[in-house]
Amino acid sequence: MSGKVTNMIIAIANDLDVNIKLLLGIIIPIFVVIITSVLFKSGIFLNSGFIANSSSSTSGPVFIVAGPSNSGKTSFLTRLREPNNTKFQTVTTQEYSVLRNYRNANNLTKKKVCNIIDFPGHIRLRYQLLNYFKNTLKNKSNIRGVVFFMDSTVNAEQMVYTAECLLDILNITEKNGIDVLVACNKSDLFASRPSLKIKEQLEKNLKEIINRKKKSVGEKNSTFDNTDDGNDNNGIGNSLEVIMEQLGSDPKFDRLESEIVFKNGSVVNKNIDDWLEWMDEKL
Ligand SMILES: Nc1nc2c(ncn2[C@@H]2O[C@H](COP(=O)(O)OP(=O)(O)OP(=O)(O)O)[C@@H](O)[C@H]2O)c(=O)[nH]1
Ligand SMILES: [Mg+2]
Repeated sequence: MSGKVTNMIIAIANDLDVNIKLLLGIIIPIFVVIITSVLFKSGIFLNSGFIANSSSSTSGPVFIVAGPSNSGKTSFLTRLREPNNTKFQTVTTQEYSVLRNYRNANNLTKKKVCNIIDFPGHIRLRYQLLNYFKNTLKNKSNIRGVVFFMDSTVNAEQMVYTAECLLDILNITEKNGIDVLVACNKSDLFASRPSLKIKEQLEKNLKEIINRKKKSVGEKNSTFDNTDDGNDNNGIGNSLEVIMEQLGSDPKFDRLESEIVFKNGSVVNKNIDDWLEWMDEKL
């Protein structure tokens, strides 16, 4: 008798087990689909740098904010987000972040909005920018310009590093017809140099860099080298030959087909109008 009861209980339990498995098999996929679509709509993947392909996620015009670490990129976005903010981030950015639907309040004629993406400047994190370019330039790009941030007070050694970073960016922008603004930040500081002098100095540095790179045949020549596979897909390969050729043996920015302009400014002093004006022109 007790054996029969036990068998009955086991049979019911098995039945229940099958039904629960069936139910879970239906519910779990539906749940996953709902959660994923909610996360995509909220842009959480993009904001966290989870997805580098923002051509679909970031609809509308895009400006890239790039350049060496500590130049003031994140401070610039903070200034745009909160115009009256007086404290600026001093932590190295780890993942890129997007300022969505930004509208320049000073621009009364154009009412267009844009998305501004702040990429980390640290060399080990620079692959994020490369991946972004790779993914967005595959399709019709909505990148309206690159704002290359640099610290206008840097010493000679840091200036060489800045020139190397700029060369890597120009290697991509020039092939893809993207204009560049070099935002010479921190003009509030005593040691700040005028943009014209910076431009001349960078050209001198580029001359040395290009000569050095030409000599080291076979070496990987881009600071983007930690992820790139060397293929020049979408004009984003490691080869700097074309850009070096275009700049010439005595490099001059004015030889480039895409626009490259230099403008001083200061995020701290709210002296950013020239940069915003340039961005407005590109919208
Ligand atoms: N004096 C002065 N300091 C500034 C200015 N803009 C930014 N800074 C300071 O520069 C430092 C670096 O600023 P961030 O905005 O974090 O630099 P970043 O370019 O985002 O650096 P990464 O995230 O490492 O790429 C901070 O201490 C800022 O307060 C400026 O216009 N003038
Ligand atoms: Mg930053």
